[in-house]
Amino acid sequence: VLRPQANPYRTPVPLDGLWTLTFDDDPGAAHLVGVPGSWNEQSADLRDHLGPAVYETEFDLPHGFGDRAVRLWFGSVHYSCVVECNGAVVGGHTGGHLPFALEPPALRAEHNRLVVRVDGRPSAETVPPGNLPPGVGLSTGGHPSTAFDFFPYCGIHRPVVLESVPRDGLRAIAVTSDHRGQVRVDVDSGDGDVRVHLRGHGARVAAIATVAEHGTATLAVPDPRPWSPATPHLYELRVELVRGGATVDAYRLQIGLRSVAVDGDRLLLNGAPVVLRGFGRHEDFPVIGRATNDALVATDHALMHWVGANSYRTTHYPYDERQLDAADRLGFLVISETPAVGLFFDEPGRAARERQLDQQLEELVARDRNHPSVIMWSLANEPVGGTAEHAGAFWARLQARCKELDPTRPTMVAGIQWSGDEPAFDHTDVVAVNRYQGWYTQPGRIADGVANFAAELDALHARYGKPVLVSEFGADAIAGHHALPPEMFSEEYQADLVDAYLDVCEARPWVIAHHVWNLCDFKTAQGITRAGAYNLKGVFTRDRRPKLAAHRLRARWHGAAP
Ligand code: BDP
Repeated sequence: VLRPQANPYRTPVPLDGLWTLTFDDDPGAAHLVGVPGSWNEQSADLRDHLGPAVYETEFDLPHGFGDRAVRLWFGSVHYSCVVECNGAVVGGHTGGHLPFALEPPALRAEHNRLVVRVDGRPSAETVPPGNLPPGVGLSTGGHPSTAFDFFPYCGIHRPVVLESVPRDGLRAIAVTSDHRGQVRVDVDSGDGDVRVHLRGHGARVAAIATVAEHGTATLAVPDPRPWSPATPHLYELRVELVRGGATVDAYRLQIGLRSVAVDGDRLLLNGAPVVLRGFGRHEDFPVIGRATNDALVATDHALMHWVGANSYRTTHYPYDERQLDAADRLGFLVISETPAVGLFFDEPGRAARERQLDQQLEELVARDRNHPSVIMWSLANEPVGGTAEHAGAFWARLQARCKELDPTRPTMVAGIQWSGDEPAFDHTDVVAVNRYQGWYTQPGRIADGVANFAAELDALHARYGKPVLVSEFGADAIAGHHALPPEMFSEEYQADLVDAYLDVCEARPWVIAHHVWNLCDFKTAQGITRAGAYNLKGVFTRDRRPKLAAHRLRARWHGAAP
């Protein structure tokens, strides 16, 4: 699914705005809601409602759309939806956070009625899951019932675009490149020739390939300027589809020349060892919920720069592509994660969840593969349950599938805090761990917790012989709450714990990532461990004010090696 783009061959028209929302259990009550946005934040009556719900709007067909292919593109609808246009079902999609496009037949010039039926209720068959029977999988024990620690926001979370595109035009473009300047461009489209032009930093090269449904062009960039955090050089790649001597479609991408590899104990970027300093994050903000906007994307990347981070993981789902655009331009190293948080390998619903994750991985790789900032795939966060044999076989298969889709990037699965025995670690390229000693275990005792953490890291490294990625560690802190000596929930305790963990990580050259949990405080379900229905492990508050830990990180990370 090529993301909408305005150019001389393609015309995207946003359908964002105020839509009407009704719920199946109260069809008489219509709510006005902003799209994109989570409906849960937009009215007090809507907070805990997870659907089914019906969105409605109307649109006219813009000038010139009549004789071209028209598609409806959705950036993300959470969780599943069926789309109807003028009373007929056009299609649907299952799984949030990933885009899909549909082709509505027979549109009218005016007053086309668009209906999107959305169900956001998590179940044993959804990824991520929720509303599980007692004793099955993970449960936060909160309300609404989820198997993950963030609010289960629902709705049309990303832009909706009506787009006119050429018939039989470009369908998919996959770019593979390295820091030596080799570029391979795989194109799916209607038959014709593709011309590929690359330019930037003094270079100008082109190649032609014949396409019969699929074609491949290769380029060699002279005097290549590699993409890296210190020098996020981008090149413009333009793909043109030519038929009978005339250009019928075109698409433009910003690409980077860079290589990633795991070599022994180290992660290499462009052949040199690199350490990832940064955060787990959430797409979470007052009023818009799980939606985002350009200002928030820019702000969060500016905050990460301010503390001296060079990296983040898209915990716990694929982020809006504008986040990756920002990361490409600013030089952040991103681990792109599937929506598989709270995954468990017991019944009920196991086969349905496994199928769903297969689909999500495929859609994720197709969407994110052209971003130089994306350097690793995270297949899941903290899977649990089942037998070690079943889980091992599942990860072996998913790892193989991921390598088939993209052999150029390493993989990880974030292991859960209580267990060093993660069956995925035998298969993924690195060992990734979320650890909370000094918080959930050894509470109030940072020194004991950190000693325990260090011993565990050493044992994992000895056992697997792979680089270790510390994908989460942290402590809740109530902004403005202070304690001497430091106590849990004070800003001092959070800052001291983060510092102590970083001392352990930095002393071990095979620890390739130091990712603090979390960049910002975020909304959760209500429960006894989440005061105010917030996870307060942010080093910034939910409205982006720094806590003491943010200042400590800035002191520590600024000036560190790029
Ligand atoms: C980790 C989870 C993360 C939670 C965090 C916490 O991966 O989603 O928010 O714990 O408890 O285990 O703060």
